[in-house]
Amino acid sequence: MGLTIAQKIIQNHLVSGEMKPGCDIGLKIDQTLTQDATGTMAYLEFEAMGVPRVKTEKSVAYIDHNTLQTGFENADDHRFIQSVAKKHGIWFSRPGNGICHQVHLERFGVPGKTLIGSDSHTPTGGGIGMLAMGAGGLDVAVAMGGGPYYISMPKMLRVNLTGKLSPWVSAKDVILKVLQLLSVKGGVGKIVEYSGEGVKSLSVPERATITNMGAELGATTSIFPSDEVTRSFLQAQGRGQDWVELSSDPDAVYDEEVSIDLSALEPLAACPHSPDNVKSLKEIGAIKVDQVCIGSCTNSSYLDLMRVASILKGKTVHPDVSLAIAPGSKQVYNMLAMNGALADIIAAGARVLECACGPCIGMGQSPNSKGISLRTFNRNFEGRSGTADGQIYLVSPETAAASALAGVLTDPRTLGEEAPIALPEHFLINDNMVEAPASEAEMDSVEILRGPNIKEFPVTGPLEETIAAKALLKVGDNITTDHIMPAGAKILPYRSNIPYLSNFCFGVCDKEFPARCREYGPSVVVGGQNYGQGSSREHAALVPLYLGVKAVLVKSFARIHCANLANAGILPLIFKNEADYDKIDQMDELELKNVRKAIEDNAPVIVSDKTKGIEIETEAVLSQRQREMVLAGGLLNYTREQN
Ligand code: MIC
Ligand code: SF4
Repeated sequence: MGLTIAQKIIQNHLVSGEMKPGCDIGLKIDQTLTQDATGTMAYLEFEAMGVPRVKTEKSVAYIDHNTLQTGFENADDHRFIQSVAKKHGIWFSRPGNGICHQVHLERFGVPGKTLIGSDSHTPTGGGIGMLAMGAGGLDVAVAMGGGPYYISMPKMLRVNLTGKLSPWVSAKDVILKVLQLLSVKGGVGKIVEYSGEGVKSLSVPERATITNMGAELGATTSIFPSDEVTRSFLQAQGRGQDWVELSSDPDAVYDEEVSIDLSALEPLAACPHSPDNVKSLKEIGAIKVDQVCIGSCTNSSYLDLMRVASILKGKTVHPDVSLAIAPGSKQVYNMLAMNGALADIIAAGARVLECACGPCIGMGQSPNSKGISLRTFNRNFEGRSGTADGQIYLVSPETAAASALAGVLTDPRTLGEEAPIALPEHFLINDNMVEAPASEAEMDSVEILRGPNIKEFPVTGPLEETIAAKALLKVGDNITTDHIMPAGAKILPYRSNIPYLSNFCFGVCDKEFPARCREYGPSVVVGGQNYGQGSSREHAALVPLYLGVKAVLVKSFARIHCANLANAGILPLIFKNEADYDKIDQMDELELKNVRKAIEDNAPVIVSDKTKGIEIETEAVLSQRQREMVLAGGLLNYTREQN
């Protein structure tokens, strides 16, 4: 039987397990990436493992999230990461060099290799045929130490692309269409593979926009073939030697298939407050726009910004609109500066921001209250922009630029003829903001710079036999990691300071939760479907751990968050019978008896609700290895035990 592209890469990297959907598999990891908001924790964990030098082919530490420096905290974190990178064999991309996923695609990604990154949009690398996955910081630390990365073998979902995009319709509209068809849960437990005639007409940056936002489908990752288009891209990046061809076998078998006719697509937008709340611009109508933000790891490539510049050229941004533009990398920014496109952007009245995540992670540019903001980003969860009642629409760069000029949501197809824009034959290559690690001879003399913002992280002990805990919080469906551990300029600088962060845990849902944890001690969080969707931040597990959360009992979990809970040593439980969710109330007294034994035997975990006098059957969402891990008190204790 033939293999899909992803199955071929998995086969080449398989360390343990069987390639059958649902089986736990261990993969050898060739490359890792971190960003600063999750990186401080990942490197503290790496240090705790006691491995002197990374064992991967390439590990890169990026600074792109917390680049606003309104106090010493972020700058201290940057120095800490810089010194750890230098000492332990990791490449370091300085603040200003760009967003991790964009830079990694340009300068480091290699088709056919495996990559895990402590950021949920790591699948961007699928645009050049990498098997690239988002993971928790601890998983990345283990991979840097040479350990495998474990996932449950995904199913294969084929997206068959036919036709060719019409003028003014872009790659963003393709992935918005996929989200409309499949929803934010549609990719769970699956790898999305793009194939068909339509693939050839898409450039690498366009493919990367599509695989980037596959994260919003909940997919394990998304991947494109590595073909002539990929080869030209790598050659233009001066990395032709990194190219290998990758395609699926003609008789490859997919578990599911959808088809999209690119020629039939029209401009779309994801409406507040979910990336799958997708409508056509026609359906939404000409709403008045307050702000437009262009950038993020989804849409800040050279191609994207050249299209934006050509729309803005010779025009003026509408007086009621604030237009902010952040190029994805120094390479993009520098090229726009050299070819004059930056001048067109500035002349039109845009506010140019540094090459970083910026507004996407709430680091500045929060819209006015009730403000309507069009963004080329990938997430529009409530409150993420920093303005609680902000109304965020996710759109293509073309729609964003056209609307910034008109002051209302505007279909770019009304702009007339589209100027053809091609990728350059040679990108501008200047890696002077990437620092190489110290040589083996010098590494011992590198001193780690640990500012006062770098605090210890919580580690739990072995799982107890009986857990008595109160249901200190009950929440509904689709709780995101932004709900559990919010981002934003006020809190993000404390990503290396769990005690401080704990004051904001679930702040969006219930401000009193941290205080209740301090008052009552051990607790269980109860939730609905798709709990923990969104980001890879393990802070959404470490902070609850610090506050005494012993188990999270929900209807279903998002993949990375579920793994992060297990890594931290918190029990991820699901209801055997979803209707039992309604029987537990917040503040109920719970008891989990013989829980060690249940985990050892892979038996149901019985939660007795003392307040209601009932017993509820639950199941731990853990692989064999994760069961051992939870018994040992999380991945760090487990890894130490193994060594
Ligand atoms: C995000 O987009 O939410 C982030 C910030 O990039 C996160 C990582 C983080 O919380 O640091 C992600 O997507 O994993
Ligand atoms: Fe940065 Fe936004 Fe991309 Fe996350 S989604 S990596 S915050 S640009």
